[in-house]
Amino acid sequence: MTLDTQRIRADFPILSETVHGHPVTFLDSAASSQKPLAVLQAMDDVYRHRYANVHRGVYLFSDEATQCYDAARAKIAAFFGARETEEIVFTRNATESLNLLAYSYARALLQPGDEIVLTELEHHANFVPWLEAARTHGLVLKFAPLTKDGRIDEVQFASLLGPRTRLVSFAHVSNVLGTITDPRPLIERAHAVGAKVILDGCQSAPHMPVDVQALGCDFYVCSGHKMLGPTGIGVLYGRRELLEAMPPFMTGGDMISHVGFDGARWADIPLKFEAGTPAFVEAIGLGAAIDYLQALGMHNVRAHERALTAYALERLSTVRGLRLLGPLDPDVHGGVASFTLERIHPHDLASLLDEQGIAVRAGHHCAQPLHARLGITATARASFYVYTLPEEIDRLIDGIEYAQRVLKR
Ligand code: 7TS
Repeated sequence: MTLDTQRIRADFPILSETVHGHPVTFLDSAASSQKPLAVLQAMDDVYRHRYANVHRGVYLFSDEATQCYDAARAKIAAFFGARETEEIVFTRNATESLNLLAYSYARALLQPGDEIVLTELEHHANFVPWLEAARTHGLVLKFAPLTKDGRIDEVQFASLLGPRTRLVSFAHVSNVLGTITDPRPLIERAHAVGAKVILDGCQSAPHMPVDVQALGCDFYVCSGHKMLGPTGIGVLYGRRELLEAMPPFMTGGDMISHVGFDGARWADIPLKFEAGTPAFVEAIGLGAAIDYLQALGMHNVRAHERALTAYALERLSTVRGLRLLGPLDPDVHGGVASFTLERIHPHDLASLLDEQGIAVRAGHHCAQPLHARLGITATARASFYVYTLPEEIDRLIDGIEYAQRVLKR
């Protein structure tokens, strides 16, 4: 293991809690991660010592809060390799970032008949906003199919691109299959037909190095709460010229440069997209999360999760009646392991695991179209992060075998 997991765990107060009398075994970080003390303290510090609304007045608290907020944005821009800090827009979460794009880019800048290419493995957040934009604006959606082992089929993907393709949007890492897609060849093909590319980075930003310029995507979205940060803060990265061409998504205070009785002019990016008092304390918390991740090193984070995933896939594959989903090669499989069990519903399994203090997610994981393609309605999913121990995977295996004994009696 490349991370000192025991030392890391000491930074996460919640990991010393017990659940139903057992030490907590938290295997649901793909849904939301736990928070280190550094993040809790960064937010506490603002509320205790320098809290006032940002971009207001010349008094000290507001000035300090604004400086911390701006510093958090700069940190996030550097973390993702953006060319400019202004290319980072704060939203509530990835869902809001994608809705912003579906309203402000797709509805405002695309014409009826224009095409958007998605894939079959998308989370509902990268599905429903496009379904709605297509329905209300006459856009055409196409879905790239998957290979048998759950990768985006590059040949089929390329065959869907054409002169009317304006946007392509797909998950960098699947939240169900774990599939890590190398986005570069897909982005190159999309750019070759003049389309812009959105990368849903919800499951990549927390887990591996990401450089938006090296990847070449036009937009990148993620959620702070999955990467050790607080809830209520998300990120939209967009190339400057694209963000500048887009109209605002929401209007009101903070996003204007001038308002008169006959109209308003918008502020420059990124504020044009940040109407109202922003979640600046949460943004500062996310900045602290990024400091924490950078101190660990994103290459080390990925190496740690690769090793855990390899171990989990190997151990799970020995369980009788268990079917693993997604690629079996840990080099292209992020830190999630989804599976079905013969004759046991994932919800029953998850309840029995909970009795032993083990938290996994069961259901469709907001990817119903993917489950429909796979011919199943639900899966169980264990997911890992910087604080996950191999022993927790052992506990999961014991828990599954216990559930099999109880439910088959
Ligand atoms: N895209 C992907 C790939 C995701 O995994 C998620 C959340 C989202 C978008 C939406 O993120 P949000 O923060 O806006 O809700 N995924 C999950 C999950 O797998 N279990 O719970 C949430």
